[in-house]
Amino acid sequence: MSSERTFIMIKPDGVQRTLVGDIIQRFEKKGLKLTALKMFQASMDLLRQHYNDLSSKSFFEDLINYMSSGPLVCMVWEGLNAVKTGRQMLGETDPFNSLPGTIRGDYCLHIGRNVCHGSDSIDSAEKEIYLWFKKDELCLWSKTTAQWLYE
Ligand code: DAT
Ligand code: MG
Repeated sequence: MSSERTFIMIKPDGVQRTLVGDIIQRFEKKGLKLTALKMFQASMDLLRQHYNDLSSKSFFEDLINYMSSGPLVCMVWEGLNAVKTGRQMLGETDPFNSLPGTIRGDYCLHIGRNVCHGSDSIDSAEKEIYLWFKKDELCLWSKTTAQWLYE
């Protein structure tokens, strides 16, 4: 059984548009294991660190303003191929290119309001998890249904 982890974060539009329950339910139903969860109003400094790779982009300041405009719901989900699975469940960066059945394909229209973040690699997932969570905020637990999710 894999212990790959990914960082998933519902953005302020997802919270305002009452999509929190649905998004969590999609990950739960998929079979991934929730190992951390918190609602959080992030500082601009933290968001600038999170999106550091995009700091030279023209949309960077708009992105930081949007992400700091309300609370976020931060999560860690664990399981087989968690990172790529999370990205598949999100869809593409631009909702227009996201298929129906994905989170961005089902719930949004504009690239600047795409409701949910997901780590894009195992390395960035580990960095993001420890940027947003303290070690003791991660729960180590065994899912009793693991034998029905993994051969
Ligand atoms: P993703 O969130 O799919 O990993 P990313 O890391 O390239 O995409 O960009 C982070 C966020 O920045 C993205 O979710 C929305 C915003 N963004 C990306 N490209 C953009 C663009 N061309 N115009 C406006 N916002 C953009
Ligand atoms: Mg990204």
